[in-house]
Amino acid sequence: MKAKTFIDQVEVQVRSGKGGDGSMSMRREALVEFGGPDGGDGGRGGDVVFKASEHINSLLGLYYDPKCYAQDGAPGQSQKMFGKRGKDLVVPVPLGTEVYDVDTGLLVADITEPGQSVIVAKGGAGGYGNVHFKSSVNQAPTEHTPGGPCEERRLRLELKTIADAGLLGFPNAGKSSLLTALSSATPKIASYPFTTLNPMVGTIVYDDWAKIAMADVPGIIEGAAKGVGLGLAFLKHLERSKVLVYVIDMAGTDGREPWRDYEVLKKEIDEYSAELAERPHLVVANKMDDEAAKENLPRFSEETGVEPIAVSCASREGLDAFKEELRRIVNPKTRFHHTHADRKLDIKDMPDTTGDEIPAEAMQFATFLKLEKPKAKSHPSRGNIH
Ligand SMILES: Nc1nc2c(ncn2[C@@H]2O[C@H](COP(=O)(O)OP(=O)(O)OP(=O)(O)O)[C@@H](O)[C@H]2O)c(=O)[nH]1
Ligand SMILES: [Mg+2]
Repeated sequence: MKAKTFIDQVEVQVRSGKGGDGSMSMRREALVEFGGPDGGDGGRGGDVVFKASEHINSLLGLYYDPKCYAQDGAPGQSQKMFGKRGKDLVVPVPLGTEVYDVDTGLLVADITEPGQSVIVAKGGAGGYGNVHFKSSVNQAPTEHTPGGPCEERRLRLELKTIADAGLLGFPNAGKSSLLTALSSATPKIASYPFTTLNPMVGTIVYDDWAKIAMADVPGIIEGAAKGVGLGLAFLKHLERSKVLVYVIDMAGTDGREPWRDYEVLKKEIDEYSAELAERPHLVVANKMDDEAAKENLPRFSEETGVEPIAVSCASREGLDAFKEELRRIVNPKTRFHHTHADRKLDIKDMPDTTGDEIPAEAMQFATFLKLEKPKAKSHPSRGNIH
């Protein structure tokens, strides 16, 4: 079986660290009478954190290792010693990753900014040692609280490629050829459909070093919005593009009709998402070196009412005009924000229960552990325990 190289959807199990239990201990030292309680607090459990990384562009790592478990906090100890905090587990994920809770279906996080990090499972708080429960009426408390529970959830990660411009077209229209002609990306080019199976981003660099990222997405076919030919899996990679570039095979290879191709593509986008349909777009007529393309161009404009940018990836004709038009429409000053109109965030903020003061809610929910009274014989210095 061929090893996988690209994964854009994966389910993972995340579990934060449990908080360490608070300690129950009495100070026992020679010549120190009534030493009192000295049990320290447990350490906080580690968080599971998803961190955006610009160095990876696939969820492949999580596909092979889908268990993300952070470390538990260590229990508190005598002499008021705190337990060690559990280590956070920081998982690098590619930019453009959406994180959903499998059980609720809610969007938990949307990772779009370089360096952005999101806690997807918060570590349990450390328990309180018996040193906190000393009072004027209880000089030797045996109460202490257990560490907070870990948080465990199943998450679905979906990667949606982020680029300024997304290439949209039927298989064989020449999308990969266009990306190759304008950037240093090297997608596979061939005369059979679905040559490109994974999205690929290339960067177009202008003479003044301005840059535009352009994504080559696998070909779309009729019915894609309803899932035909893995259409949905491909269309989602266009959601994050500021500008859509329709690439039309104007030569009408294999008896295709370019005007019909354009109408079908538009219909698929309309059906997939109204938001995407309103995105700024350019229409490119490719393969203009071909005689048939020259004949088809006027009819295309007549049928669709659109004046496409005529290019040929083979002869490089029209590519500069396309580059300039693309630059005009991808305005670097306007930042595009993908909206999640029907989805809401679901990150819970747990109260931070570290520190000396025991918050009321922690006291309310804490399960107090009562330990057996130690035998007087073996612990002579604990004479103050009743
Ligand atoms: N004559 C001519 N052929 C072209 C031009 N651009 C691309 N082609 C050819 O069209 C075929 C398909 O090109 P690709 O770039 O692989 O097309 P694609 O849209 O990426 O196709 P998929 O990845 O299958 O969706 C290849 O045989 C290319 O050589 C062009 O400007 N002129
Ligand atoms: Mg291709």
